[in-house]
Amino acid sequence: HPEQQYLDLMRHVWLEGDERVDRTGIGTRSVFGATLRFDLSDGAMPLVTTKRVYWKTATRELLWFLTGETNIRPLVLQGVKIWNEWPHARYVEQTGDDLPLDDFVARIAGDEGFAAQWGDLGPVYGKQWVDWPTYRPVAGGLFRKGRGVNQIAELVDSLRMNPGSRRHIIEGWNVAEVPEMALPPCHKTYQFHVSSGDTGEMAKLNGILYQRSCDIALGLPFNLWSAALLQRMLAEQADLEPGELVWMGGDTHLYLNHAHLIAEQLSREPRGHPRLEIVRRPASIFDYRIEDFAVHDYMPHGAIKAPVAV
Ligand code: DHF
Ligand code: TMP
Repeated sequence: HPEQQYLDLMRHVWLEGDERVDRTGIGTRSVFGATLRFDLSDGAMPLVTTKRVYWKTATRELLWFLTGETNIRPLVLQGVKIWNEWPHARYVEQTGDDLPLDDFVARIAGDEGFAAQWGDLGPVYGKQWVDWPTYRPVAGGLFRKGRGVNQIAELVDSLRMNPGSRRHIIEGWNVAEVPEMALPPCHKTYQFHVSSGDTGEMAKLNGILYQRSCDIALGLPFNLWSAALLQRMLAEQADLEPGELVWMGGDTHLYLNHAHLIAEQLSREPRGHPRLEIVRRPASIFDYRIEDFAVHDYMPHGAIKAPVAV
């Protein structure tokens, strides 16, 4: 079962990983450099079944990236909580006001001005993906803001017009802007590749995700789903068949306070083969909506709660 790779990685890092103190102070066991491969043909998705993964939440996050948005308010208004801790931490740190997380989130939802001031994560994924800033020299050694680069739109064009290219890349790591981000991008580089396909067969879209830092228990199930989803959307928009997804991790770790999740999950067996159906083909990569996605044959084991390291 393809999910065995995920479970093997979890077991390997937990048993053999190097124990170290990390930025969050929780502590991790970590290996540097890991690879997973998934075949996305016939609708197959790397959706983890040994615990329930909220794929709609991950999908809403991906659609939010594609809007170029970096403020958590649109996520909060959809009930998506996964980014709340970071603006909250910044708020508490900068104001000294110990507002509980739930009250902070309620204010983000209810107060547009407050959200504008405190809900932004800085120039994270959404901004870099669709509006990477450019600067043009003007007279006197000064620079003016140019038109932002929409990497996603350019990628769809390049997949269609120049499939053989070795430059199908989406980059999140804007070196100059990393200091302004609440969290520097983890899933930082995507590369795509069009294989010619046998005669009579449609060409295939393959993808690599390079993730510099990976929380195996909480982040990775979301990251695998989202990478595969993005690849499916791109394939559909470029008239290609989904091929293989290769995931590569840099610092690939388990937090020490996830021991209960790890023990439980490693005692379970993968169940079935979930598939994604895209029920509508929108005119552009930017027009997908949550209703366009249907998952079949997903009968996961129960959810396993675990705290996220902030
Ligand atoms: N920090 C850390 N330490 N790990 C992360 O995975 C992480 N991910 C971020 C931002 N910062 C991070 C963005 N993505 C959850 C999943 C993905 C995610 C953030 C959080 C999470 O808590 N998942 C839980 C609850 C899901 C839900 O509330 O819908 C899970 O059980 O999957
Ligand atoms: P870092 O910036 O110190 O590496 O911390 C980021 C943490 O968040 C790290 O545990 C990896 C995790 N993470 C993921 O695994 N996937 C994600 O998509 C995001 C945003 C974070």
